[in-house]
Amino acid sequence: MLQPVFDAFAISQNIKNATPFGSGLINHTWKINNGNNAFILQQINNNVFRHPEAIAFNINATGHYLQKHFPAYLFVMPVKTVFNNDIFFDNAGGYFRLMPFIENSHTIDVVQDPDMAYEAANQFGKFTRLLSGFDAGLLKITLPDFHNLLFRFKQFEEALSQGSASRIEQSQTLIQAVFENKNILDEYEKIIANPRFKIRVTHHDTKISNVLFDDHDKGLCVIDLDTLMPGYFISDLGDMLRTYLSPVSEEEEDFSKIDIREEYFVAIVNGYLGQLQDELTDEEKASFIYAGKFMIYMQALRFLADYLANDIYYGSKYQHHNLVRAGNQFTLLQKLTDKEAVLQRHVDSFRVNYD
Ligand code: GN1
Ligand code: MG
Repeated sequence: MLQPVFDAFAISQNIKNATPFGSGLINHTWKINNGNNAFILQQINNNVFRHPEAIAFNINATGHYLQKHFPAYLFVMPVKTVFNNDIFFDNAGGYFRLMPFIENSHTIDVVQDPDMAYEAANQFGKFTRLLSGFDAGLLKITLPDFHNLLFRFKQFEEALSQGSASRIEQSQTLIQAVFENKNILDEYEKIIANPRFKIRVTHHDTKISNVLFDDHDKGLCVIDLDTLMPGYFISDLGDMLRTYLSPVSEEEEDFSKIDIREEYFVAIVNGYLGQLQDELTDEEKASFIYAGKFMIYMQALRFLADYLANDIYYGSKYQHHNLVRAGNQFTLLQKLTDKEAVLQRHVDSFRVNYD
């Protein structure tokens, strides 16, 4: 199936192997070995990303900006096809893109110690900082309304009125949790109406596996720029809080294992504010913990809405998979809220020390 793709990128010779790579839910990824060179090949999910050329545009625009202004920054530029395109379209397989594999780099799936959280937060913060002079309005929208919480709430309400009756019945407790936490939506409305929350170049997918690490587990750069779009810092910071603080992921079925690890929170504060203390406004800094609540709540809504709509977006590996994922996220939200006062002190003390 991949042969036409190899031909399009002129890497057919000596293909040693193409092995599935990474753990994303949306795109398919392979690592390709071709004699001396290694590549990362991705099949873009065209049901989700309707305009893959918009992704290519954004990568080129920001990539060229970074190469010009910060030549030392490692930015993974896509490999061109033999026709000088960034993306290859195959009738059978859809859209593909190829990136060089960065030697002596690796990705991590689970945040195993606070240093990793620090490195990742430092990399995402650095990315935002280096691109603060780039006009985010130039970026194309690759996924409309992706982190628009009003839209996600509306999607949930639609699922609630049109979704599977039996699933709605089974989800009563979580449906109630959606409404109990609606203040998160109210806060979001205030944020988008407030010009002190800047529209920035936003990655929108800051999970640890989207950071490249070197052999000493130092962060090298961020990858996976599919959802690079104009947005708010609460998206990037929030998804780090959502995915690095707990020792278990959104897949965990035993909710008693979900926890907020304070030392990981401190690592994120140091990594992220270490890069962005002069860039973020006071209003933005005051929403540090809110960012986590925002992303956790949105992910809970998305999993729950998908469950009610019979798993059309995320798919499921077992019967109540998306209900479990939603329950997991609501538990995480509760634990974060419970620890808010303690965590806020770490944000405040960073500011006292460095501001
Ligand atoms: C999806 O494909 P993946 O795993 O990188 C989703 C994210 C969710 C995540 C939850 C385009 O990301 O928004 O946070 O699943 N990406 C898209 O695991 O919907
Ligand atoms: Mg992704």
